[in-house]
Amino acid sequence: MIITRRTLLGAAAAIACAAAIPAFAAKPLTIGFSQVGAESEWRTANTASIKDAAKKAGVNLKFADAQQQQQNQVKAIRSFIAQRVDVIAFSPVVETGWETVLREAKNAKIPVILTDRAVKVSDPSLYVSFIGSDFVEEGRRAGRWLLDYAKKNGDKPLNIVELQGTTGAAPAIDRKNGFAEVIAANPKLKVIRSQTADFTRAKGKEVMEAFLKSEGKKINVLYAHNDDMAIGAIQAIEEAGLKPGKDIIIISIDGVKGAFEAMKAGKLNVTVECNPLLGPTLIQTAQDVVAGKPVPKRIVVNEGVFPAEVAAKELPNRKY
Ligand code: GZL
Repeated sequence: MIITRRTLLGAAAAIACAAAIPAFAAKPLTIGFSQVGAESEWRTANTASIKDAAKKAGVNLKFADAQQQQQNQVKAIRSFIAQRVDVIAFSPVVETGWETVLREAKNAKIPVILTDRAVKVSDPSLYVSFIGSDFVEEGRRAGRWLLDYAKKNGDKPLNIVELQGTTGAAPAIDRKNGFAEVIAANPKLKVIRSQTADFTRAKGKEVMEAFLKSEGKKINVLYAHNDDMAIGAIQAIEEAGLKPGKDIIIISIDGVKGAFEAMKAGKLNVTVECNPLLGPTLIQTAQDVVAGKPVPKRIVVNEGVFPAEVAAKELPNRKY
C-alpha cells in the first residue's frame, strides 16, 4: 500500500479532530415529577423514596408539589414540557382531566410515567407505564378482614361509617368499590355513612366528629381509606369518650408507622399495606424508557395486611 503525502495529511487531520472533541460525559437524565402534595405520612414516604432514588442514580429531578390541586399539576407538566425534560412522571391527584396536557407531552415526544394513582384517558398511549398498587384489591382485603371479624364475633349486625379519600382520586374510588364488593356477602354489614375526608388527619377528625354527632353509639366500625384519616378519627372517638379499637372497630389502609403505633396502643384493629416506596422502580423505568427498552404498561407493587396482633413485632421492620 503506497502512503502518499495526501494520505498522511488526511490521517493527521483526522487525529487532530478526534483529539479536539472532548469526551462528553453522558448527560444526566432529567425527570420532571409532579407530586400530589404532602397530605399524609404515606405521601411523605413516597416523596422521600422518589428523591432518594433519583439522587442515588444521579438523575436530575425537577420536583413540583401540587398541594392536592389538579391545576397545579397541569401547570407543572406544561413547565416540564417547556424545559424539555427527558421524562415526565406524576401521581395524578384525580383520575380525569388529563387528556389535553398528556397530548401536549406526547406531541413534544416526552414519555410520561404514572406513579401511585391511575388516570382515565381515551388513549392509553398517552402514558408509557403505570407503577402503583391495586386499590380495588386493597379495599377487598379490608372487607375480607371485616367478614372474618364478624364471623368470629357472633355474626351480629355491624353499622359501618366510611371515611373516603379525595373525591375523584383512584384510591378513593377503588377502595370504596373493593370494600363494598366483599362485604356484600354479609347483609348484616351496613355502611350507614360515607363521606370524603381528603386523606388528611384534620379532615378525618372533623368528619368523624360529625358521624359521632349524628349516629353516636350506633357506629360499630370505621373503615378509613388511609391511616391518616383513621388517626384523626381516633382522636375524635376518644374525645367523645369512646374507646377506639374496642367500642368502634377501625380498619384502615396504607401501613404507615403511625398506624402500627396506634395498633400497638390497641386503638386500631388492622391496616392494609399500600407500598409508597416506588422511587427505585420509577427511576429504573425512566432509564429503560430513555434507553429505548420495552417497559411493562402496568407495574403492580406487592403488599400485605397487618392486623393489630402483629403490630409490635412488625413495627421495627417498617421502612416508612
Ligand atoms: C395511595 C395514595 C394515597 C394514600 C394516601 O397510593 O395515592 O394518597 O393511601 C395518600 O395516604 O394521601
